[in-house]
Amino acid sequence: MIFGRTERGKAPVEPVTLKILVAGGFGVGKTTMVGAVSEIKPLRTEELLTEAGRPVDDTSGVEGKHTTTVAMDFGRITLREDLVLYLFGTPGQDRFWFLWDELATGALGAVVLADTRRLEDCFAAVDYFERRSIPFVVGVNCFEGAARYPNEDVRQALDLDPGVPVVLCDARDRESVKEVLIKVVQHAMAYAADRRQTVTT
Ligand SMILES: Nc1nc2c(ncn2[C@@H]2O[C@H](COP(=O)(O)OP(=O)(O)OP(=O)(O)O)[C@@H](O)[C@H]2O)c(=O)[nH]1
Ligand SMILES: [Mg+2]
Repeated sequence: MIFGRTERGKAPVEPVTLKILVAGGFGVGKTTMVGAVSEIKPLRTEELLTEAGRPVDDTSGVEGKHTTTVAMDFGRITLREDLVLYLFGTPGQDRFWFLWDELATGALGAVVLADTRRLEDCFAAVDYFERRSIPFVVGVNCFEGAARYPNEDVRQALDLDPGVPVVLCDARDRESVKEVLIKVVQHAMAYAADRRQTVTT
């Protein structure tokens, strides 16, 4: 049996595992994004949004939203036989900032999800990764009803460095999210190679 022979002859592949963060403002679609691609049942830490939180939890644009992440989302995706990503979605609300350093430890790169109706909500995430030199891409989550802007306009509004990729995506769509994740890995690899070169020259 040909299949059996080739399978037996093959050395088992030990995949490289990489940690990627999915960050961005409140209700921008982080939990949705991790859930859309994860091949394991994603771990979620959702709690109901309460009446008491109404003055601080601005759900404009995502009126159908009833829960919020209070610690993290966790998921896994095998991009290639030898490349597995562990995805960590951050909580979106400011009062959970203290968890970010824990989540960011050992991260290779990040996705900053943005909603063009509330672009300012992702300033803090952009700032966080810039300060810590963690490479990131900006994923513009295209909600229905939100105006589409050229990537260059988003780049300018967020004052991004020229090398930071901006990609349009749909956080609910597995293929779309996979593209964003591939972009993060490519960007992080290029970023690491650049830094190595700077150190050795
Ligand atoms: N139309 C549309 N709705 C989306 C999209 N992504 C997420 N949603 C909806 O938007 C709401 C917010 O999504 P979540 O994934 O919970 O957002 P989050 O960023 O994890 O929110 P927090 O953890 O509370 O910060 C949910 O009701 C989703 O169904 C999208 O691409 N298009
Ligand atoms: Mg969430």
